[in-house]
Amino acid sequence: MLTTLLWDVDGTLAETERDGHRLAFNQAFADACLPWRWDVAHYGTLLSTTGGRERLLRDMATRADAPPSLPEREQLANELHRRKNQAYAQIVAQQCVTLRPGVPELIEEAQASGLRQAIVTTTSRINVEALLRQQLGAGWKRRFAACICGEDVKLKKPAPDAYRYVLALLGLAPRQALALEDAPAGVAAAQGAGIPVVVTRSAYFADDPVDAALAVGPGLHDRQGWRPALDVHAGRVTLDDLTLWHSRAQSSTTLH
Ligand code: XBP
Repeated sequence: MLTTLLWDVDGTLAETERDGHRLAFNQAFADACLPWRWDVAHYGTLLSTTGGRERLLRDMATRADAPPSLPEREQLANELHRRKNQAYAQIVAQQCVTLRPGVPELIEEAQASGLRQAIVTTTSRINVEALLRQQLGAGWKRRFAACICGEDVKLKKPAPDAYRYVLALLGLAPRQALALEDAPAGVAAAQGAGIPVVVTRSAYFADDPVDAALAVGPGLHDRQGWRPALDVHAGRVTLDDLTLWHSRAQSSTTLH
């Protein structure tokens, strides 16, 4: 039986990457007087590395003008990541990044029906807090039974650590939960912990294979375009839809 919804953040709760984190990284480069800029396409390739600091190190490894030694690069990555997170908080405060349509409604519906909800991301806590305080108000934490972030785990997604941690923390069996994700790394992380997953496609992962998911669709705001198809073609995806998909997980049915 479904008792708990587990929300990924970047790409799932909100489209944070292209016009949030990416712009914030570019702001950090500019503030540090570095000529580096990440365009939309290049950032898309870097997104296969989870973790902003890890992403910086990956990019530096390909740049002739990056510091030559690993300790120097790590120091620079730490500094740029700190600046990036400050810039991200400013972008979020200006309401340039908002919850995806259908997300606030499902959070409300789940809360009203007594379902538990938790955040499971490997993004830095400071970024999650900035976004959710802005979008859900000062009392946002009360809506979630747990908020697992990058600092809580040794290995970021696609490792299952964040999902295993939330299961242990909330005393949940994997099949009591349902993860909402947008990216292959997140799907792999949830699956690695034995948790069924529903995928809402995001801008950067619009076509990536996510065959292990229970259902895949364009977003919670729209009942059209889902695999498996939803019966009524008007309105948003509801808790009843998620519950139905989740019940199929008991028999291990996926999109295959
Ligand atoms: C999202 C990420 C993060 C964000 C940037 O992962 O990979 O790195 O892009 O946030 P998840 P940080 O799917 O776990 O939400 O700079 O704080 O890492």
